[in-house]
Amino acid sequence: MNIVILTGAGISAESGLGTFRDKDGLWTRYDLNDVATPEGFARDPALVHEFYNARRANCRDAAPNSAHAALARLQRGFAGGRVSIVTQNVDDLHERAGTPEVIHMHGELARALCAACGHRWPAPDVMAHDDPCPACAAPATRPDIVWFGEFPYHMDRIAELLAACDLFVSIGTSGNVYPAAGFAEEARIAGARTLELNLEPSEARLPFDEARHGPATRIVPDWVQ
Ligand code: BV8
Repeated sequence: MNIVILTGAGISAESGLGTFRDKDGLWTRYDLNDVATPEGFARDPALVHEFYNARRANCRDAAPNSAHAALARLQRGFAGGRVSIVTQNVDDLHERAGTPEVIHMHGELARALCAACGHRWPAPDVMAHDDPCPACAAPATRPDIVWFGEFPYHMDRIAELLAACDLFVSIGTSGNVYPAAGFAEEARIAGARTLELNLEPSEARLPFDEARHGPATRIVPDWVQ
């Protein structure tokens, strides 16, 4: 049995990392056009680095929660087939919970990217635009994050996983952002059953075959055990 799990900001909410669209979410405090688009970065790279430096610090001070731990146990111990974890999150809480393989489709706070030569390296705690690239020395450092209008990472691999999926589980995501918001439908077309584990019903266009609502730290371990 092939299980594909998609996680969003909601799985990290109880670890203290902000979500985006909840009442006190990140997009209520920052305009996403200023901090999560290439245009915003071109306009004011210092503001974008300030936004991601703050999130990197939050992430460092946060700890994985029981939902991350349950998915790590599932991926390590599932004897009935393959468990793939695709995350929209840029934090490293899945990895720190012991998850062997995580597919970060929106990039990672823990990595820096050279906008000039494409080189990637482990991000320092505090990044600035004119930090020289370790490979080409260009002062063109940016967070290795997929912004709006940019092509998400690992899309070919994700498409393969969805085409062979028997069970698709969406955890802690509002279903607002594409292409991730379309994965449940892709899985359903491939014949998969779909399950939503979320605090409340998401805005996904089509209903899931099953939905369980509540905090991830309760409903995810209940589902995994
Ligand atoms: C793309 C950066 C082409 C990382 C993010 C015009 C021009 C260009 C593109 C578009 C356009 N119009 C539309 C698009 C597509 C666009 C898009 O979808 N826009 C939306 C706003 C309409 N998408 C893109 O641009 C993508 N690229 O389309 O390229 C393409 C097309 C097809 C195929 C390939 C390529 C790029 C999208 C990535 C953008 N980057 N962020 C960062 O800063 O973190 S998106 C941002 O939203 C985050 O990455 C986040 O992961 C993502 C999704 O948000 P959620 O994770 O769902 O978080 P949210 O707050 O919304 O919801 C939290 C949920 O958790 C809620 O449901 C809540 O109830 C629940 N919850 C809360 N607490 C708990 C809980 N659940 C359980 N327990 C709890 N305790």
